[in-house]
Amino acid sequence: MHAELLAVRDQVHARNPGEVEFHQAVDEVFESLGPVIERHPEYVEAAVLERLCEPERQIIFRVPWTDDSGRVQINRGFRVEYNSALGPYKGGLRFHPSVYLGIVKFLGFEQIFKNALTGMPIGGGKGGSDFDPRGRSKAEVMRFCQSFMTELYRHLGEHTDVPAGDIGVGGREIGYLFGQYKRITNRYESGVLTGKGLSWGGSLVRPEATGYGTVLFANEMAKTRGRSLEERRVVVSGSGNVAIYAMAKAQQLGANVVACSDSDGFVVDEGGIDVDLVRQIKEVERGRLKEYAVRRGAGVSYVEGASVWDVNAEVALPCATQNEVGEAAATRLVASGVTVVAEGANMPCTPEAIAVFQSAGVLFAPGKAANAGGVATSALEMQQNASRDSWTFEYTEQRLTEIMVGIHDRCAQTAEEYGAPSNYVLGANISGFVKVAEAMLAQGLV
Ligand code: NDP
Ligand code: 2IT
Repeated sequence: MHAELLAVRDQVHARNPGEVEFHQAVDEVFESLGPVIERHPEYVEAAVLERLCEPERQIIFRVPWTDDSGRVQINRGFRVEYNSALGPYKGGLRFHPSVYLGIVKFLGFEQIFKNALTGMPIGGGKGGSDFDPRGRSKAEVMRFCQSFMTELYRHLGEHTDVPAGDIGVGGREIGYLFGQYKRITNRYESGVLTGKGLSWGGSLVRPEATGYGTVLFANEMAKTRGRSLEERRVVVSGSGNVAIYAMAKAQQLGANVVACSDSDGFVVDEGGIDVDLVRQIKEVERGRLKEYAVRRGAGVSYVEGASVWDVNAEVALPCATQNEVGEAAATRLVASGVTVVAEGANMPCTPEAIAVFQSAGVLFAPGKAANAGGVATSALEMQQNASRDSWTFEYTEQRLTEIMVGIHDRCAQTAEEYGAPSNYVLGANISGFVKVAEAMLAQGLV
């Protein structure tokens, strides 16, 4: 790593002890930036790197609520308003027991560059809670969301900070959060949250956008080698929002999607995953993926407690969570013939896994580029809200496709310009960073 970057990196690690995922996200971006700060000494002079790593504002709050048996529960809520150089803070909320400040900061840091890559006017932020929705009733989830928003509302606004969903937060939770925001503020401020329901300000294609976008990005990468996803064997991790619509789009493009997973295990269905059934079990019934094998019957296997990356794949789409693909899984995937890997999740591949893919010549797309379709479509939802309009599915999907092709081309061109063709990690980091850095320079020392 460049000496200037190394010094800032060491300072960031020392000032944020124990936040290992945040350190990992910073290191991964800094590894790419050496040639940029050689070209732009003004970024160093204006302390752009130090400022980028220090969130503009970090909010940590108590979330008290009562469970169905009348017991008081206390969770911790977070919102990290990371960087507003390009627009209002924008990024999802994650409800998962593993959430702590280090996770929210890694996600918020990634979000800055991802949002810059979309070309839309949105800054970076992220939030969430260590609340575990698993096994909770609808009424409990509603009371939790209402309590969470009762504190957070004062920091939000359509021009200030605009949350959306992430792990454990989907349309249902956004509904409860929006209802409470409206009640407290007495404002129908549609643009304060995205991922809303269609009849009350939501956008068509937003539910599908992250998964669709990831697959469109993977397909663009394949095209650079004269290939596509047609008839390719695809393995997906996760069975949530991103995974479901990644599988659906891969099938639309003619791929054979053979496996997906949840946090308990994975299913292999050589005849092609029945995505509607996965959606029914996981999204509608809020059940476990194990049930998929029971309902599909003979020929479908369910393996509990093991990694879906044991399944052979030509195209791998990690769509579950951070650090789910390590060096051993990457080595196995390469041996099984993988040639395309696109991250639907945020930081699912460890640095060691990425190194394995890159040295084997695998086309590898980092999450901040490949999964940017979700937040980009959130920005399209904000546009529709601002103009009190709603667009058709076809038009919105066309916009999403243009945005993903644009991100792909920008990353590829930047990688080429910096002498590292097909290195999408370098291309994404540099092109996202330069856009934010230029805006920060122009806006002075704030
Ligand atoms: P969901 O909550 O809808 O689904 C998450 C899926 O991942 C579930 O299948 C879940 O399994 C699995 N999973 C979650 N945590 C773990 C874990 N610790 N170990 C193993 N499996 C796990 O979330 P999303 O689909 O929205 O998010 C998935 C990823 O995509 C995240 O990294 C998120 O940050 C990223 N992302 C999401 C976007 C969006 O628009 N929603 C946009 C861009 C990125 P189980 O059902 O067992 O919990
Ligand atoms: O990681 C992400 O980009 C998201 N969870 C979506 C954020 C958004 O504001 O739509």
